[in-house]
Amino acid sequence: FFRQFGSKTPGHPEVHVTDGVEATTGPLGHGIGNSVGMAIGMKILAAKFNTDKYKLFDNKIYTLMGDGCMMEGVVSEASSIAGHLRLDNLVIIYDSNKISLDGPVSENTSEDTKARYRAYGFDVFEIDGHDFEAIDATFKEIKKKQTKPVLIVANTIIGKGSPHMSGSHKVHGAPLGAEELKATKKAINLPDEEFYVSKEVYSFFEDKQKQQNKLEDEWNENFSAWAKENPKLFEEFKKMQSKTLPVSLEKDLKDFEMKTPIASRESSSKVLNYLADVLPFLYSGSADLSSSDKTYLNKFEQITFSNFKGRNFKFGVREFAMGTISNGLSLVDTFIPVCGTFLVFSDYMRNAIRIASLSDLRVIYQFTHDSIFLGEDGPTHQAVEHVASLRSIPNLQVIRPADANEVKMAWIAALTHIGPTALILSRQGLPTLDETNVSLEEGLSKGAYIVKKEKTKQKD
Ligand SMILES: Cc1ncc(C[n+]2csc(CCOP(=O)(O)OP(=O)(O)O)c2C)c(N)n1
Repeated sequence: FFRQFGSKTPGHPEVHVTDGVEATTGPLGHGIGNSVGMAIGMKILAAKFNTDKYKLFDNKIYTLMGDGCMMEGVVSEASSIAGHLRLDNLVIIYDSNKISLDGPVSENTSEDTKARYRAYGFDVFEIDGHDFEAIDATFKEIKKKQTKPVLIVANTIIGKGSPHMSGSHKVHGAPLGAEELKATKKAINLPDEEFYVSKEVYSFFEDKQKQQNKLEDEWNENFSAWAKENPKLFEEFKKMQSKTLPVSLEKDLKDFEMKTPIASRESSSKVLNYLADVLPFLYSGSADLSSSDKTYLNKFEQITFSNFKGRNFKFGVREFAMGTISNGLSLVDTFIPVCGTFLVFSDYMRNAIRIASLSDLRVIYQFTHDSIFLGEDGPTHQAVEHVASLRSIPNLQVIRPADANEVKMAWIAALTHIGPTALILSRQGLPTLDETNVSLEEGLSKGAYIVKKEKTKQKD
């Protein structure tokens, strides 16, 4: 059933589809961004909810990558941020078998990866990835003390044990075939039985299951005791988990005063800042454009390596990492991340948007400087084809509000959509229309509605 549709081992496992899968895989490199987002998410939860007595959130994020991932640009972007934020709960295991799809990695890569990661601010370990004792010793050491993100370079041989295929790129995604499988089992002293699993392996995992169940029970008991002793924190945690909106939100937003004309990036920023006060699960970030895309939450601090109590991310000029990290943060399930850049640069993060859409991840993109009215930057910055191309992504909610009234309703639509939303916003001032001052149901949720009807009769 290897790589078969509907099996437990599909070509690329997807979250919410296959049990036990925590993030959709497939596009190389994306997972490193996911894991950085998850690690940041856990640091935030720890800063917010751990007390001297209860360390509820102290887990590590372990992620596995291959040579293919290591070559991707997004991995450099995300790793650079991980090092900068000194994520001491992130462990990347690099399966370095020096083979990718087309052949040996030496045909296209000669960098010093370990030096690169040390330069990012990682602690780097190197082991024989087939040596169980070395693996165990390294994990024990990291568990004892970790002050930075960790990269474990695990040197491996692809298809190890297969007499004719080991060390070859041919073994990457194809089954060995009946004959080679037989020869491999013989070479590694396994009986020639289909799906053979030794008794030792069964009993090892039975014990593991018992241990894990016990740990889970202990954590749940701890959580209940924490909740009882810290009712305010518990309330906040529940709000973040449920992501429910105040019942009066539509009315509250309608009553929210706004000048006219007003650019929709500006009205959206005002709504976002208002929402941040009432919705603790909203976190916001920008790829070095927060003063232009207006995503900054003014009443909250910036997240830094020494302050995970902030609610603003400065991603630097790293749009793709911003998208993948936001996906990872959304996967933690207590956050709706908002991230912003110019609409034209949505291209840089397109694959993250696509994966968020495919995985039902709740991420809100504040894409500003819509179309040709963006100002002085010229054709390279004029988003002409971008709205059409975003609209072609299934499950991505794309909203281009006409004015401040629609911006308000667009935010409610974004906060209730199970999937990502792209808000397309202007730099230029837009007049607020009387006709758009209608409920979400009567207006924006229809996708399109009549704002002004023609006065003259149409000719036949
Ligand atoms: C972004 C992206 N580009 C290309 C591919 C197609 N692809 C799948 S695996 C692979 C190379 C895998 O090499 P490696 O990570 O070393 O895997 P291994 O050899 O260990 O199986 C490529 C190019 C992909 N999945 N994602």
